[in-house]
Amino acid sequence: MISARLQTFEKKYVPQINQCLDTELTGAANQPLLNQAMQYSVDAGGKRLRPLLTLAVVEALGQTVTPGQLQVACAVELIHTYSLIHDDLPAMDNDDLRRGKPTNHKQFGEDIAILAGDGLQTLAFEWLADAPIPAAMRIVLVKQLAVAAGPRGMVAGQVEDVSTTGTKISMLRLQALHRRKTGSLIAYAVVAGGVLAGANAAQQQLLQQYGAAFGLAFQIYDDILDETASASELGKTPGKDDAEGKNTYPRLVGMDAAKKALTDSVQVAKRSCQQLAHLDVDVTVLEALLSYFDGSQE
Ligand code: GRG
Repeated sequence: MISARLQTFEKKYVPQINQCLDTELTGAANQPLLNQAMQYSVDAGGKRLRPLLTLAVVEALGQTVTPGQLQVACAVELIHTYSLIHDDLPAMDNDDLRRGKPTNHKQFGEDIAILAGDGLQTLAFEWLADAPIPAAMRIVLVKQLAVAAGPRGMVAGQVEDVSTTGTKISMLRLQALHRRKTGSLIAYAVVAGGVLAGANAAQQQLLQQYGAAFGLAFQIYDDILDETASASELGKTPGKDDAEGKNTYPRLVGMDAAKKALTDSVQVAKRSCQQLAHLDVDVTVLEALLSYFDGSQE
C-alpha cells in the first residue's frame, strides 16, 4: 500500500522532474534528429525513481528543493535512460518495446539509438557541471556519478551480465553483478541527495547503505517479476530472461530463496532508515519508497 505521504511527494515532484527534463532537453543537441531521439526515450514515461530518491533525501535532511538540486536529480535520469537505450539494442537484450513504446533503435535505427545514448550520457555530466550549486559539490557529484555509471559500476555490471549469459554463475557473483549493473546508479541517486543537502559522514554512510540495499532489492524484484504473470502487466515478456539463459535470482536459487533475498535486502534498507531517524533525518518518504517492493516477498 502506497502511503499518503509518498503519494503527495510523487505528485509534487514527478511533474517538476518532467518539466525540468523537458525544458533542459529542448535544444540540448544542435542536431534535430539527435534531439528528437534523446527526447523520445526520456519522455517515454518512466517512474523517475532515481531523481525521486535524490529529492527524497534532500527533503529528509530538512532542505527545500532548489532548481540546482532538481537539475542534479534529473541528470541521473539521463544516465538511466541512456543505459536502457543501449541495453535494448540488438547487440545486447534486443528488445522491441520499452515502457510500452517501440525501443529507440526500432524508432530511429540502431545508429541513431547508439548516438542518442551517447548524447544523454555526456549531457548528464554537462548538467552536473552547470548546476547552480557550490562548485565543490559539483566536482564530488561528477566523480561519484562517473564511478557509479562507469567501468567500476554500471558498465562493469552490464559486461558481467552479457558475458555470463548462458553460463550459471554463483549467487555471490550474481549479487555483485546486480549491485553494479542496477544498484550502483540507484545508490548514487541516494548519496547525491546527501551531498546536495550537506549530510554528515555518519548520515552519508547510512544513506549509502540504504541506497545499495534498495538497488539490490530493485534488481531482485525485477528478476522475480520476470518469472511471474505480472511481468506482462508491466510490459515485460514473462520468462524472457530465463529463455535467454540470463542469470537471475529465481533461476539460480529458486523462487522462495529469491523472495527471501529480496526481503533481506528490504530489511537492510529499513534498518538504515531506523538508524538515520536517530541522526535527525526525517525518513518518512525513504521508508515509504520501500513499499515499491510490497506484495512480492510473501
Ligand atoms: C548498457 C551500459 C549499459 C548498462 C545497462 C541498468 C542496465 C544496465 C540495464 C537495464 C536492464 C534492466 C531492464 C534491468 C532491470 C532493472 C531496471 C534497471 C529496470 C528499469 O528501471 P525502471 O523500472 O525503469 O526504473 P523506468 O521505465 O521506470 O524508468
